[in-house]
Amino acid sequence: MKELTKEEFLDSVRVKNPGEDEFLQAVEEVVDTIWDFYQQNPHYMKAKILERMTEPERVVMFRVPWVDDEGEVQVNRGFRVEFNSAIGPYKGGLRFHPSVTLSGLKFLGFEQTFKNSLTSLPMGGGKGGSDFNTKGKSDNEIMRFCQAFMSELYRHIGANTDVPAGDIGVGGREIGYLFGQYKKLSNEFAGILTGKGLEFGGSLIRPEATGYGAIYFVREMLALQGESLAGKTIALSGFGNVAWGAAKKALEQGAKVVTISGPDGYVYDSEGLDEVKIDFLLELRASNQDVVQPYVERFGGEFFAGKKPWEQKVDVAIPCAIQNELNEADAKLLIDNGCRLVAEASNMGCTAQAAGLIAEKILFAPGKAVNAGGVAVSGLEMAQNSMRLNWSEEEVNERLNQIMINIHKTCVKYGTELDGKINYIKGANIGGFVKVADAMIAQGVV
Ligand code: 2IT
Repeated sequence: MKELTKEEFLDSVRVKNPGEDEFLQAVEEVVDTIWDFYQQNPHYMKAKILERMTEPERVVMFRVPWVDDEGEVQVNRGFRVEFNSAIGPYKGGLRFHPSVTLSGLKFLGFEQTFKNSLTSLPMGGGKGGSDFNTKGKSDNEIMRFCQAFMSELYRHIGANTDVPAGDIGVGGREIGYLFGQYKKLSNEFAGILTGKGLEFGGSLIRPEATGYGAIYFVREMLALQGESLAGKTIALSGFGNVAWGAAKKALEQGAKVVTISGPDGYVYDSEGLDEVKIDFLLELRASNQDVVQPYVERFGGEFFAGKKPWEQKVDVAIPCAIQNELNEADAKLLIDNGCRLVAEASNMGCTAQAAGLIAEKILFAPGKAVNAGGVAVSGLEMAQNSMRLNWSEEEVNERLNQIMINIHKTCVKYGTELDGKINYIKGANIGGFVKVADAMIAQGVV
């Protein structure tokens, strides 16, 4: 057997996935940081684990026709990328956003496999969604779209097969409509989605989990440096579920969140977000308008149209919106302004160049570690559904806290460099890889 070099391997992935820039970006980041480890463990190479892990087990792509409020027929595209089931049923969110493509979902499904492994819970990796734009849609349109989407998806999911959840554009309301349609079509009440309402099998803390988990992770990163979140200023991007949860927990830890952002621009609030302002984020999201400017009309602060929050002077930056939202120029600005830590709460929130620069100069942690709290509590929701029991808020929160502490430990275990610096990208990638790879080897060539 001829042994491939890293570049030869990456070239083979590039040739197989032409034009899939986001997917290739995610694969390159992983391969770059685990290649030495891969070579030092030839049994992985011999079993062609990376060749297998970069190929989804299955991709489902389907037409989603529906009728809008004007009576016009609309056609969207639906997807479910079932990436890897070595350690559990496929698990990962559904994204409804006009930017959704197969490449984007393949990047997210690939990342999800590592992330889910890091949580230590038995979940494989998957991702799905649609190019459906929720902006400006009525509640009825959202319901009809969700029903049309599930009319095909229901054939492919199941409590022990594939368990989707929310992501950008898919929150509690959408999960409710999706669940209702699944139940109607299958005549089965089952834990086939997570992020459900509390009345029908949802878990306490699931809405907060991604943001809470991100702050727990940042707390661990700082603690290792002998520091805490108290008194730190934080720039967040986004105004959805992740930013909301992160703001709540950051406030509780004594930090000051000074920015949020949307497609229209960003808000700088020198006073910091308080509980009332944080709750307002939920109203902004429910309005389906995809703007943050109304924040300054209500609470004051400054609005910067078309700009990103990374130009502000802060101690910590946490991108919470979408992939590649923080580029090299943004990274330079943050570092020049004295920022000390960047943690991705969005999946691949930084471009490869930005992540490289930040990791070299200050502390950086990647999305698959930082934002794993969301899917971790989804895993806890699945556990509760299987037991037909509900845990208390304290119980779920403490499990989440422990999971984030353990993910941080895993990153330190696999990511500590010879000079003592922690390479969180490498730590998360190797830490996520090992369990999946060992399970794949144990299960044979399937
Ligand atoms: O990116 C993510 O980890 C999610 N959107 C959550 C996935 C899940 O299954 O809870």
